[in-house]
Amino acid sequence: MMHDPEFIRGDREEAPGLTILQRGPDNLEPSFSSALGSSLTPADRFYVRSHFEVPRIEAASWRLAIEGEVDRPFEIGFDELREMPSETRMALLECSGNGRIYLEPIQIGIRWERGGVGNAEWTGVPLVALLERAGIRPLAVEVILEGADEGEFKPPQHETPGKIRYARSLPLAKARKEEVLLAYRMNGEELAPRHGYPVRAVVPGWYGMASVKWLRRIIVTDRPFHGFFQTMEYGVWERRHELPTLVPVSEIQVKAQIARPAPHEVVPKGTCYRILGAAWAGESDVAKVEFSDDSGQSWAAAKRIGDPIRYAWQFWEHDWHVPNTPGRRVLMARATDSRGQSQPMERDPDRRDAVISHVLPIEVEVR
Ligand SMILES: Nc1nc2c(c(=O)[nH]1)N[C@H]1C(S)=C(S)[C@@H](COP(=O)(O)O)O[C@H]1N2
Ligand SMILES: [Mo]
Repeated sequence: MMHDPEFIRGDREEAPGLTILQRGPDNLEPSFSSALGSSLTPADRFYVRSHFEVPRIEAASWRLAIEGEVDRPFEIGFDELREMPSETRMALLECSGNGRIYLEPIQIGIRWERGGVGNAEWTGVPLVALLERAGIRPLAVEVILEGADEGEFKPPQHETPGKIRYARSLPLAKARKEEVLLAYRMNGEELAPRHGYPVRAVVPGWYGMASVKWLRRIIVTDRPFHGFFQTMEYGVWERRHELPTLVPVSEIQVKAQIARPAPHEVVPKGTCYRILGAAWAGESDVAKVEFSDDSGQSWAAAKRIGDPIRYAWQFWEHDWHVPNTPGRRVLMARATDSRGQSQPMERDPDRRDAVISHVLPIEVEVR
């Protein structure tokens, strides 16, 4: 039997070095400028995006159910999951609202600057191993991942049927990919409560909303899921035959961000300044990073550092010859992936308040 977890209220975890965007549920953001200290983002410096209070779950009594369009539904406990063959792989998570403060007009929703992204090493069991054990039936098309967190979700513009749990679906094709993990370790340590303890999904190459924390149930379905968190939230307009349709946010779009200098930093005129940043590309690879110091009128190639790792970010650098004229400058970075997709210069309003991948202006002061 599945148990109902208690919820942590009041006893907040400390968040040194993270900006509190919201408390209860906690939404916490590191500065992106601090992100480039190491390729792996330490768990206590990793952004936190939660829609409900953190459910307090004991690993010993935790159960995960696999049900729906399967031949042999079953439940699995923590020890049994850990005995299954595991994999360790690096993957970046980016919240699809990362960069929201740059949107005009102002969007409601958590006000992320550019710190809603982090790169970690995850250890867990491939989701496909559990799906195969359950036996997927021929009519199956999607896999819903359900978290144990729940609550009333009533932003002013929506109505919901009372209490809901966090849940997201994956098309069967993605759910079966070897990279999708049911993770129980982050950077070699057990998951922190706010990052999904004891077990979370990690869906490399997809925006963070797909990586469901505090997993409690996996439901194989014979039809697409249209739940709250892939329509009202985390849904974007797609136009086919001139008919706008809400589709769930999915793959991460190619992006480069500048970590150094930080916005509004003072940069000494006439010097050579090392610009540092990171770039990532969803299910593709970063093929090119460019830098501009004139609001995007001209671009110079930046140098990528080290070998690329699929699903992880890659650092880049550029030696900037800072102009001799003092004043405000708008710096920009732009990445292109191996499929030839570049970051757009303009924001596409069909993306509502999500998937913010257009080129962002970073203002600095040359003095
Ligand atoms: N159960 C559950 N899973 C969840 C969420 C949530 O609120 N509840 N938030 C999602 C979103 S929108 C993001 S961006 C990532 C953030 O993961 P993190 O808090 O570990 O950084 O978790 C996803 N998984
Ligand atoms: Mo997110």
